[in-house]
Amino acid sequence: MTRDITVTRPSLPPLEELIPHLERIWSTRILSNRGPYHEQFESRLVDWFGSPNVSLVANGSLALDCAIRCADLTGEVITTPYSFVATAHSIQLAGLTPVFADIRRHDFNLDPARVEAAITEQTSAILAVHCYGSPCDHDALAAIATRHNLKLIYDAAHCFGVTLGGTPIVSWGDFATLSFHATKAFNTLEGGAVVCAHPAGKEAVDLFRNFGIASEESIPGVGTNAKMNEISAAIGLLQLDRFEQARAARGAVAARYRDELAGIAGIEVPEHDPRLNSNYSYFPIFVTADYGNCRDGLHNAMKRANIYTRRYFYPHIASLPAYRDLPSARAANVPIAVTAAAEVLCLPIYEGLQDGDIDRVIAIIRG
Ligand code: T4K
Repeated sequence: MTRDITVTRPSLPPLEELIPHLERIWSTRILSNRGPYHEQFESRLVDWFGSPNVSLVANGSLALDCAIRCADLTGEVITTPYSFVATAHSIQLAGLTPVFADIRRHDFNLDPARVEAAITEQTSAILAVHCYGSPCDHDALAAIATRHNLKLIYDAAHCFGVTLGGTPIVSWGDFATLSFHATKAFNTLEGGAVVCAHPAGKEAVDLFRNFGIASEESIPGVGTNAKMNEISAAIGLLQLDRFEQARAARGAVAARYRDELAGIAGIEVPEHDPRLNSNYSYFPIFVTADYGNCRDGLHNAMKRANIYTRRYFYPHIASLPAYRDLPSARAANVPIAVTAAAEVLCLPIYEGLQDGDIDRVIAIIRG
């Protein structure tokens, strides 16, 4: 029996490096509520994110909730159908209406022309996703947001450490939200962050993540509990120091896939922009009609060989019961997302994936 290969596997610091920090947390009994690890981790991220306004939170879903609540939105929010469900759920949970616009095949992200066409009197924001860490067309989206007086929020859950031409892409938009979930390129077990363009945004997020409490006697608004705990923050600090090593390991896997999948009929590998410093957290391929099998057939063939690829993001969000009755959810409105959801397969990629494991994946694709 060959061993299982999963789509991802978390990078972790050596356990012995964590133990002294756990001992300190045990002795101080400071477990949460902006403890010393939290404060240190949050200030280290200011450099990483190229923005002074960073707020740590408990996960990427709460990061989205914080951004949406603190952006003072009303009515409709234009978003992508091609993402993890948390993106649209954050709009719906805030009592707003998601309006789906189609994506572009080459980068998996919102098509700015389709975004502009979807704007109505009710639109208050664009919630775009840098899907798989592939950057949105920020210049175009920012110009649309300015022209129509809309907030621009990026779900940057996949984007830790991703830079374009040297700029961290999480510094774009009024708010950008990150996930540090176990399955992400950078993890704190569970965790996340909000990067805000303006200090007032950070002030609002800091209040919102702590029940709206400003001080012992002042609770100026509503809020939730979105605080990161001390163990996650301590792990985050250790993870920062080994992120580049993990990135390089995943980059080597991506390079091998690129070399070995080139020229296989029906397998399309998205182009790599030379200005992009990716975190290689996902390796999506399109399995098209010219391939000898359909995407689901290849997914199942992998499973039979104990290789657990993932069909991120199938089914696409606009087809789900919570959204499919919206006028913008019609398949005819989002045809490229529909095709991507039917054709994309994410291959295993993680630090520690062995050459022999990659051989197994490639052998199945070659048939
Ligand atoms: N926005 C976007 C665009 C997102 O992609 C996400 C999350 C969010 C927002 C919300 O962020 P968070 O609130 O989650 O911080 C996963 C993750 O649960 C989810 O975080 C992620 N996106 C989504 C794309 O994928 P699953 O259901 O695919 O994960 P699961 O449990 O099947 O794990 C995949 C593989 O990873 C497993 O086969 C083995 C490996 N694994 C997983 C975990 C959890 C491990 O080796 N260890 C682990 O602890 O959803």
